[in-house]
Amino acid sequence: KENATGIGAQIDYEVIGIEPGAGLMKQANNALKDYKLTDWTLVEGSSAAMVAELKKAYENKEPIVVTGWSPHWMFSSFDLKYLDDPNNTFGGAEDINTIVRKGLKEDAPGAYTILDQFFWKPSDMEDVMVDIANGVDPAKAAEKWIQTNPDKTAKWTKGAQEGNGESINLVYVAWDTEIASTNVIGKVLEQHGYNVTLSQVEVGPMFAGVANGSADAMVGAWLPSTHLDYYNTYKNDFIDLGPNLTGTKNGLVVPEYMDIDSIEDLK
Ligand code: PBE
Repeated sequence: KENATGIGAQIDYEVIGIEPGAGLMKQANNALKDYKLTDWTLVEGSSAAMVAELKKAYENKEPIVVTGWSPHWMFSSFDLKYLDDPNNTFGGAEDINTIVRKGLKEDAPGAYTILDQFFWKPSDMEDVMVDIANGVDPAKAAEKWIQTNPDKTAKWTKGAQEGNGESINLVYVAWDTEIASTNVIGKVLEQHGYNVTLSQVEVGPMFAGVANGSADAMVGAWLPSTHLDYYNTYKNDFIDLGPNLTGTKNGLVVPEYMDIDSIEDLK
């Protein structure tokens, strides 16, 4: 094992984080406490900036520790590993749920049915994420996925009434996972007669928007742990339609070439 002071000193005892409101950031802060990494700081930034830092370090074979999650295209672009988390600070595999505003079922029954039936696999989501990471416009990447997976989308739209141009406002945060899912379900709704708007917001306003009815739906609620606080704050004011994907993961991620395996090795 590389001695841990070695790694910390080489990277200024910094874990490269993402948007401050992300559940992953809260978990990463807890990890610094749980593993007594008192010298370390979690750097706030954005998902895009985190990936840029990772890419730069990776190309130079330099050490780096980032907050990461799956599904994510970065695991197919770079050889990476999650650091073991023996304290389970990051929790286990989670679901991503679809949440809609009260009254949507009455106002736009077809959209409600489609959102309710929306369900795909991590590998499906990754296909879309990889295209977007390669520079394809998110809306185009969504269209392409829909065209190549008619059997899957047919299950989502089964029995759904066509829309009559009703507006559907989907809120999402600019996490790579949610950019992919929101664009795909948005396109499917559009193809079924709805006038869809995608609104990029922060995580708090995403939950608040669906709860107060200013937004119609979101497809990026990570549960039971990542978004638990947000979920509990608003749960009486929205309708949880359950998972649209199962089997996510959160944690600290490093390049494969680093000679550490566990969060404990950062000490
Ligand atoms: N994430 C991706 C989000 C949920 C989706 C893991 C960065 C978060 O931590 O809140």
